[in-house]
Formats: sequence, structure tokens, C-alpha cells
Amino acid sequence: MSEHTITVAGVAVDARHWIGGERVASTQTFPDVSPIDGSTIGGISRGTAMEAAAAVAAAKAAFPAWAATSRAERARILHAVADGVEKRIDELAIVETTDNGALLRSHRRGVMPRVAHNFRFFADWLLKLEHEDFETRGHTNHVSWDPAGPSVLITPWNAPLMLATWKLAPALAAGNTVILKPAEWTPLTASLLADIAAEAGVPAGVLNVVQGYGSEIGDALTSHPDVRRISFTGSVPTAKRIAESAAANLTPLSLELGGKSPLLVFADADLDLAVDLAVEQYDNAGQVCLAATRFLVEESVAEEFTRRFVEKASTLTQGDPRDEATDIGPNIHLRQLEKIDGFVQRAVAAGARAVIGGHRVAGRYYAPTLLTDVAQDSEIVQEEVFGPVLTLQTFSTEEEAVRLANDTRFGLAATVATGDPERAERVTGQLVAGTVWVNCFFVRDLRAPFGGSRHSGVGREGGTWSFDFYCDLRNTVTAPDGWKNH
Ligand code: TXE
Repeated sequence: MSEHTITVAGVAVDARHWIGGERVASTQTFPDVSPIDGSTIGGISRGTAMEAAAAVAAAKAAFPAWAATSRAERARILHAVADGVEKRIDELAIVETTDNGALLRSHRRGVMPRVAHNFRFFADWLLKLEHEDFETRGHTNHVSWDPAGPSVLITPWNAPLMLATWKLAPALAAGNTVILKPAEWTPLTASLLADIAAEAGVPAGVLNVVQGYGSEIGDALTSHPDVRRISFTGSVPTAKRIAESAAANLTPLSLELGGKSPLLVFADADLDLAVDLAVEQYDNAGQVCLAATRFLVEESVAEEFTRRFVEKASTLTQGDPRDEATDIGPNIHLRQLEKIDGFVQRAVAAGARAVIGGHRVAGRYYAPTLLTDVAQDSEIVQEEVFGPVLTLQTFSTEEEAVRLANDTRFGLAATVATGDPERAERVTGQLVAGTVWVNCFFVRDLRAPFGGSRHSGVGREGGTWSFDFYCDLRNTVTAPDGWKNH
């Protein structure tokens, strides 16, 4: 333990950066605040351009050896990281909950086991990564995946370790070295992961973690000429700033951004299922990029759907995310709460009706809200709120449902509830969305592509698509009997 150790629910977390296999402190710190009660957890090293440069230099120095490490050895080390995560699931879960306010029971049973799985999945996928050879007039075209180099990963606070490891696992598997910058609201689990990775045998400089405000350390990372890839999950305005900064070096970008996804409920749907899917949208206090926040319900069942939704939503328990019985925890910080409430109050002033909620509750919580009487072109229908605020509109034809569903600048996901397989096929084929769920929600196989269109992002993550991004693909063409001519 050092003076830089923060103890969170009995777990020791180092508040410094992790650069080149060493803990590095900045001269200044920033406060890390728990959304559960607003208490200060501790002071975290506040990185600047200096630490950014040091981390990129460490990643650059470590790259040749890691890239040359055999696939089998890289996979073995990543499985060891997964083992380390599994051993510390309870610690990671309580630290993450204290830091971001999401449910402890979800972190324990769902999220942290999936964090371990992310490492196992990409380690195993690496070993299977192959492409068929192409023949052209007797010449062989052989495709290979060469690691691209130091990669900057910038991640948000709503699912910190989960989203970081979606990027980290394939980047490391591919043979890249990494500089991970977690959100300033949730710095802790990335620091624990640095410890776990070091114990698992990830060499010094292969994984670097830097902490700080995006506005202070971000540009130095994203504009650095030695950075070969940038992967970002966060907001649209920040994505645009990063794209501008990366343009100086034409650094390839992967951008996973927000959404305003629809849930289409047709009259032929199993209404109980549709209501279950709808209530699920309050998960993580609505701070989920994929959330289906716009309910589009066929007119003839709208009243019944609303009645059952209100009945079910009123059974949700809001409170301390560490309690087993809690369904909805706090929102991340006061600024976010003010932002959420601003959206709701402006919508109400414009004529919306709060069927439930529509106001803050004590502390950092927002009452689960459903708004009706909202216009398609209104702010509340067009903009991502990132809180427990849902809207309901009705439609009378399938064409109208599709038109409303596609009528935002986003294209991340869509959910369709229908009992008619032909309708499902027709409708899903017309939706602009990277993921479309039919009579289900949030299920995803890591082999499948994940990402959004339009302002929801650029590129796809998952399976081979992740390796395509983190690698420079090379085609080696060999002449027939090429060796005889030399
Ligand atoms: O995001 P930011 P914020 C949406 C959601 C939310 C809004 C604002 O609507 O209300 O964004 O959240 C880093 N260079 N989503 O302000 O700023 C920052 O430090 C480099 C949706 O927290 O995008 C953090 O690590 N990095 C989303 C990360 O970017 C910079 C999840 C995300 O922060 C930077 C989160 C810069 N100039 C928010 N400025 C999703 N897609 O799930 C900031 N950062």
C-alpha cells in the first residue's frame, strides 16, 4: 500500500497511472465521486500531455516484442488475465458499483463474468483467425493480419470495464499494445485490471492505463503520430473532436456512439413480452447506448400496452445499487441529472404528458419516466437523454412505424415485437440499425458485428471485425513456381 492507494469496500485500488509496467503519479489529482451518495472516493492522478506521451512511448517500445510473440502465447496470457478477473469478480463488482452506480447484482452475475469471457473469446478467436488463399492465374494471394501498433482506447462510464475489455481483448490478442483511458467518472476498475494483467504476465508497456479528463489528456493521445488505432465509445460531440484530432495522422478510428433506438410493438405481438422488453429499458437507470427509448406502439393496443407497462414499471424498486432488491440505481452525476431533467421539463413545456415519473427524486436518482403526446420532430424524440426517460408514440400502419423508427440521426439498434414472422422479416429489412432484435433484447454473440450507422458510429466490433480494425491486413502474392526464376 502506498499513499496513492484508495480503499473501496476493503479493496485496494492504485490511484496512479500504469505506464511501462510502473505506477506513475501526476502532480495533480482529480476527485472521484460515488454516484450512490455523492461521497468522494479519493483523488486520482490527473494526467496531462506529459503522461500521454510517456504512455505512447512505452506502448511503442513494447510493440515489436509483443507483436512477435506467438499467437499461442498471446492467447495463453489473455486466458490468464481472464482467470485473474474471475478470481476477483466480487472485488471488481463492488468497486465498479461504487464508482458508476450500476447494480451490484448485475456486476457480480452478469458483467464481470462477461469481462472475463471477453478475454477468453478473443484469445480463442485469434487462434482460429485465417483467410482462404485466392488463386489468380496460378499466383497465390495469401491474406494475413499484422498487428497495427500502439492503440488508444477511450471508454465511457456507463459500463466501464465491460466496454473497455471489448476493445482491449481484441487489441491485445491481435498483437497491439494499448493505452487505455477510462472515463474520469469511473477510473477504478481499469486500474485493478492493470494489476490483474501484470500478474497474468502481460509484459510491461503492452497495457498502459492513463487517468484524467478527456479535455486535458485526450488530444495528446489522439493526435500522437505514433498511435496507429483509436477506438472510442462515448458521445457524438467528443467523437467529432477525436476525429478532427486523429485527422492530422489519418489514424483509423472506431467510434461507438449514442442512440435513440425504437421499440416497435405491433398489435399481433405478445403484449406481456412487449411490456417486459419495454420495462427492461430502465436498466442501468437508462444509461445504455442500446436502450430502446422510443416506444412505437400500434394504435389499437396502445392503451392496453400503456396500462400493463405502468403496472409493471410501478413494481420496480429504486435505491442503493448495492442492495439485492434494487432494480434502478442512481444516475452518474449531478450534471447528468440536470441534463435529464432539462430534457423532460422542456418536453412537458412543449405539451408532453408524464404518464409516470417526470421528476428527480432525492439524491442522484431520477424517477422512471414515460412521456406521451410527443411530436416526432421534438427534442425528446430526437436526442439521446441517457437516463430513465422513455417516450411513447402510436402508429396505424407498418409503413408509418418504419418511417418513425428511422426518423432520427441515429442508427444503433431497434427492437421489434410481433407475432408474425413475415412482418418481422419485412420490417427488420427496412430498419436502419446495426442491431435489430425480434421479440428479444440485449442478447449478443461476440462473433457477430456490433456498431451503429449514421451518428451512432463508424465501424463494427466483434469477432473478425475487431481483428480487421486492430490489424493491418496484408495480401502476399506469390508467383507460380516463383522460386525457379531466381
Ligand atoms: O461523454 P464523453 P460524457 C452519451 C450520453 C451522455 C453523453 C455525455 O448521451 O449523456 O454522451 O457523456 C473522453 N479527447 N454517452 O460527457 O465526453 C472522456 O474522458 C479524448 C453515450 O461522459 O464522450 C471519457 O473517457 N477523449 C455513450 C470518454 O471520452 C475525450 C457512453 C467519453 O466521454 C475527450 C457515454 C477529448 N477531447 C456517454 N473529451 C455510449 N455510446 O454508450 C472527453 N473524452
